[in-house]
Amino acid sequence: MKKTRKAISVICILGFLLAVSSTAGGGQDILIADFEGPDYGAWQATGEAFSAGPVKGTLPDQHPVSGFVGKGLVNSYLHGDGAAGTLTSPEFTIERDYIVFLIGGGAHKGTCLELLVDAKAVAACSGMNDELLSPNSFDVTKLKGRKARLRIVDSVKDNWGHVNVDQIVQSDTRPKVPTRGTYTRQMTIQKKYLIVPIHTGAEPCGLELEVAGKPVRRYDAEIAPDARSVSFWAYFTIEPYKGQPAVLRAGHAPEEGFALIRQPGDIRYGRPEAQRSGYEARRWKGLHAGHR
Ligand SMILES: [Ca+2]
Repeated sequence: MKKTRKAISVICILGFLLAVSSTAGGGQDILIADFEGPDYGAWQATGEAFSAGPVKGTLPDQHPVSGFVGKGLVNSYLHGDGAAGTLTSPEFTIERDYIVFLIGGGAHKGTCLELLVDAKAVAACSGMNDELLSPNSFDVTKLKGRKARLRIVDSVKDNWGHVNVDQIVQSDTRPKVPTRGTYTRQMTIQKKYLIVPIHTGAEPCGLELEVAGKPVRRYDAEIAPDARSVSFWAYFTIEPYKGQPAVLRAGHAPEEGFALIRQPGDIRYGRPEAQRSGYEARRWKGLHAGHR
């Protein structure tokens, strides 16, 4: 009898410790919307920019949309950039530290995802003039327990006047957000080629190669934000400058994509990128456009 009681109390203590550790370590993600259904469910649409339900990827006349999860997403390019509207979620309770989502489309204030508390926008996030959806989040640690809604807004009718959103979850883990900036790299030219990861449809940035203090190549390059979003590798020849010091520079470039630029031993043709043992390389269009 005594032994049994002792065993029960040990189990209770263990149970208590497990409960404490699970709370301290953060809870499971809570899905708010994945836009995989035939319609928006309890989300309310206004205006013309949103169809009756989630879009299956790319709309007519739109650059390829990528980076979303599953088959559906919110894509306000319906009727082109000229349409406007809003899509508002049902009310939910904030239960985690972050609201995490994928967002793409225009970099305007008026093409965004908003967090509404007491019907007021307390946070907003826009795309980066890019059809590739990238992770981002709202820090809601101070709003835990409050009721909130999310509103997807498209109020811009000009160029890049649309927004793409998918996979909204509540999470205790903040996602790594791709950052853009001006990056430079010092190097010595050692190989025949320089290869650059390209994502078709990414926002172009100015890429320049300087050899012995002189600019020798300059391109507008759609540099991929990260390794998973590489559509193909572009290459250009640097062999004439072998042995010389060089500086590679890019303005408003994605940090991770810039870090992927490299001098390969050789380039191979016709290999699908998925094989990973090699890479598909395409000759840069307008190879000599940047010559000075
Ligand atoms: Ca989806």
